[in-house]
Amino acid sequence: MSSRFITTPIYYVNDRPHMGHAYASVHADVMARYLRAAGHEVFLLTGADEHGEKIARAAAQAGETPEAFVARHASEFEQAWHTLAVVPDYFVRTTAPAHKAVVQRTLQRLYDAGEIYLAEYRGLYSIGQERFVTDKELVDGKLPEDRDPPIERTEVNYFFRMERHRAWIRDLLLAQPEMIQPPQYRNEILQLLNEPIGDLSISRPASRLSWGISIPWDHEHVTYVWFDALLSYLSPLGYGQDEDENEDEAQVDHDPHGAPRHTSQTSAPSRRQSAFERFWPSATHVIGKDILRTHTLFWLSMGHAMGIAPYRRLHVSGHLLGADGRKMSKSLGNGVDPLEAARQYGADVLRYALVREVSFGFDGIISNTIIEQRLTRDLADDLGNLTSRTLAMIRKYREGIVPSARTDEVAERAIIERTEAMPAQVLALVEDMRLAQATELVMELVRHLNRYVASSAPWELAKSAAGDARLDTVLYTVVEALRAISDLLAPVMPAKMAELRGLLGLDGAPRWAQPWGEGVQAGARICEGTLFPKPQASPTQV
Ligand code: ME8
Repeated sequence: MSSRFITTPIYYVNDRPHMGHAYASVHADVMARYLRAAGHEVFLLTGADEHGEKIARAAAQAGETPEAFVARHASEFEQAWHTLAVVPDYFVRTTAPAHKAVVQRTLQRLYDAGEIYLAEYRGLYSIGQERFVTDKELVDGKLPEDRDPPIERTEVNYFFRMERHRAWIRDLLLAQPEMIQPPQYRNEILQLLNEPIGDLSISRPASRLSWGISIPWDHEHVTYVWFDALLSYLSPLGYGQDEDENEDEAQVDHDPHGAPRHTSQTSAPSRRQSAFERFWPSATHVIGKDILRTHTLFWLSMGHAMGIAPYRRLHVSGHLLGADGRKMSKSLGNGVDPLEAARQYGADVLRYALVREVSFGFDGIISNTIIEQRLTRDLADDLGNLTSRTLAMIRKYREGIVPSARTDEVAERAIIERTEAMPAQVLALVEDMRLAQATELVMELVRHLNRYVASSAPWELAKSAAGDARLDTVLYTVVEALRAISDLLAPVMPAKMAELRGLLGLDGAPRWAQPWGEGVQAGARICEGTLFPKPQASPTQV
């Protein structure tokens, strides 16, 4: 068993979670569930990015203190993940004392090592993206992703010597082509690295912005929100703490089913491997393309200066677009609310639609119509129908009792072979975050089984005793394949696949790569039910 560390972006909690957030979190959660199913020890991290100008402004607008404002929104995010069946092992908040301590210790170390200096800076600042921007990035006077143009700012800031690390980052990306996926994003960054990237302003004057982590040696400045937020990938692992003081370190232990559970406990000063040592080498960040630069230029140079190994993998998503084909955004009003969609269609259906519809790394549209098409075609017509017709035939022809396979023909052998090969194929795709392809592979098996039922024609076999053995075989083959499908899709649709197992007369947790014949047993009693009710037509759909 190996340890795996997976992170979502640490979201700004200036508003409620939207579909873009759900897209990233569901992908990270699905990957975590697959790896856990395959026997890895997984630590899934998410959290709330709570400092900075954007948050301070939103709190002021809401007439709340920043503390109360972020606490309210952070808990909305936690609740949203619960609703969407995203189960993190730890929810980090950048206002937590343990995180602040990591940020301040890191700053002090880098300052002492000569990686940070004070200078005056004049430039254009985007509040939307919380960073200084260059003229080259502007389209019609503003960043394409921003509503407002950047503002001119001159101030004294502390700077991190980012440019120093440029050649090293370039060499790293050249030497490890698989580190940033899909490859177009690596190419984009390699292109940027051909020219100077400059040093990074990492502080703001406290006189202008007090909502941040104080610079430890100069309380007239607070830490730049990105320098603070990126370190929240490390603080939950107890990074930088001495062995005998790692009180707030997130420990991952296991419940009786082998799933890691987060507990915050005081660890005895021992020689055991720290969470940082255990998990950091496998770090896999899941982000959107809007924060690619911060996760490469900023984060890799910070890590290099700090003397830690670079993360193992950066999975970069494209943007979700609204039904109008434009980037989903609140101001355009072209988004689908994830909690509303989960209420309407069920969390599992939304998870499936997100994962199957928009290939990770590419832009793609999510709308109510698209979610409903996935529900109707893939889930209700293909998987739901296969299940209900098979169970109905077992009731009708075999009194609800699973028969045993009694004949051995090419058609069944092909299904068994294909089903047994699938866990390894699915996992290989999951490792590359190609979840749309992984689910499609399983859905192709579902369609194949529908064709198998049609061509085997159990209703004809049932007409005479001569067809008995063959009928038993067909029925057993489909239910055992459905059992395998429930295991293969459980990470995407945990509740629905548990329901499917129940219909097949199985209890207990799914088992990854269970050999053919060890799942559903002859003699078991099946149940009946509708796995995926079709959506009711509604006049408001877009
Ligand atoms: O950037 N389509 O937080 P954030 C797809 N706090 N994904 C989208 C999306 C869309 N239309 N809109 C947002 C921050 N996302 C920082 C991160 S990490 C140390 C700090 C997703 O709340 C996408 O994953 O703005 C994007 O990277 C993330 O939300 C940004 O979330």
